[in-house]
Amino acid sequence: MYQLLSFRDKLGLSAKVLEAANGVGGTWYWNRYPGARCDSESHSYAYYFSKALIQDWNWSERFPQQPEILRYLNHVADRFDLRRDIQLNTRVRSGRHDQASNRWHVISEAGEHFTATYLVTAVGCLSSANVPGIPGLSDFAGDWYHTGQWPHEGVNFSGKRVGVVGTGSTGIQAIPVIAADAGHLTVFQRTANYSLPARNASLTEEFRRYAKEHSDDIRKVMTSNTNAHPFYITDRSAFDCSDEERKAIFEAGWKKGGLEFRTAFRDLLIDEKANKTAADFIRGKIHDIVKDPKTAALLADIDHPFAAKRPPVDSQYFETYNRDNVSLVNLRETPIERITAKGIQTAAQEFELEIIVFATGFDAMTGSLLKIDIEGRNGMKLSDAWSAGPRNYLGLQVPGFPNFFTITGPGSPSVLCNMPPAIEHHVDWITECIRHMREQGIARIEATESAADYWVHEVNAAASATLLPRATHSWFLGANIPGKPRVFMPYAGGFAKYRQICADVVSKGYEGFSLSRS
Ligand code: NA7
Repeated sequence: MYQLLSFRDKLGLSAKVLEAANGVGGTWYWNRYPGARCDSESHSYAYYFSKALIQDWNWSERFPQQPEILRYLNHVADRFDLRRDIQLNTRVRSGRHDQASNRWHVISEAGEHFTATYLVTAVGCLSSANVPGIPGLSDFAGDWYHTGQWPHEGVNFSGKRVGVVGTGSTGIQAIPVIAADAGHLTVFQRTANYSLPARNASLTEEFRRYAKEHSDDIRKVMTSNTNAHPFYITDRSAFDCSDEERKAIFEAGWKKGGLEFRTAFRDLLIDEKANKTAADFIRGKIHDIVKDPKTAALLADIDHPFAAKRPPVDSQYFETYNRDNVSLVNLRETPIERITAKGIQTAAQEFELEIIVFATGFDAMTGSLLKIDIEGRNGMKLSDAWSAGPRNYLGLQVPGFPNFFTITGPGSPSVLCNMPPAIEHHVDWITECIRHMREQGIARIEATESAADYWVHEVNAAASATLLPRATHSWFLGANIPGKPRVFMPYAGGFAKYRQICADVVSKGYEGFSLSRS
């Protein structure tokens, strides 16, 4: 939506958004599962491009629920009169660059044909639902759902035997809410996860006023730190203090709630020993909260460093295992063998279920892009160009695909950040790039092969300098999708550094891009 507005209002271009859904909102249109809420703080999970917009929207909670975020995005669409250029219910099947006319030809699934000088994707990083190919799903006599494709009319769990597969951010948000309604809830856990308490609460009028009055300062913090959240990571090591002091710092973060816990020490994501201090603290909390020692041990048996996967933020997740109607199954010990007419058959037993919820995540970062048949110069397919993993420059452009831009594409910090600042940054960069092209009479821009080689190297080097690749099963690495190349996809060098690199590229005359007038 911001890209549309920028093209239309800043550059005076005619622009059209093609959207598969029957409404705006993207992630927040599709992810309507119970308990769905934002894990970034509301005052930062918003557009900052318009002062007026900041002033006229009031968030109700620290971590808003999906319906409120969807209302906000609809408000943005109305406020900036965006709907007239958004064509809903239009899933794009293919995009092909025609070299002779230097235009993109885009075809929808219904066969509608569009042409454009520039093609920009804003398909989201976590939008291609991953329904695991477990044998027997079609035999299941009950109902099943994926959290990312949730029915608009909701699901009635009341008194039912429910199974949830997956304990990532989504499962961790949904489980407490489903448990409150279900007759019995069985959670199928493959990988145990750290989770931080949200300590969600209504926002006070005073805080709302503060956030509005200080929006420039807040934006400055978000755009000058590593993760685009409205807080800095402190500059002290976990070993700059005594064990007692460290524990007190973690306690304060745990009490405050949310992702700010990660700001306690600068070395949590780069030093294994420092990370272990946080990991052990959270494991201790799990044992304190969960009364059944066996269940607690299973939940705390976490095989990767803290925050090496995107850490979930929860409301009463671990507490939910103290309910009589909730049980936990260890899929590491007894994997799912198949789905039967009655439920889920693991290596140990058959669990009878009326509803199965797959909180099994997404074919992240590349999934939605590769579902579109994108063809660049000389018939080159994006799926071939990326057969060994995404290869591009700055996460913005792919060699061989002229005038094609990917907002929050793989190779950009995107999912390692609070998303709205990352999105705004990309949109501003693309908008200014096209402004430059038009002012200079440049017809085509394309990342060079050597720039893409350099950037792939940078992305790998940035990840290797952290503990992030240690979570070998994470979607950052594509490891959750069978057969997907194992490549660390987001740029882990930090948002501020990334912004600087992008700015330097521009100041050096779009270094690494080939610009041509013909
Ligand atoms: P995630 O983080 O990818 O979590 C998916 C969960 O589903 C995770 O626990 C997986 O276990 C589990 N999973 C996936 N496939 C299977 C199969 N076949 N069998 C059993 N368990 C499985 O997705 P989310 O939707 O929770 O979160 C995605 C992001 O959205 C999140 O970071 C937020 O920022 C927003 P695994 O770890 O692969 O062993």
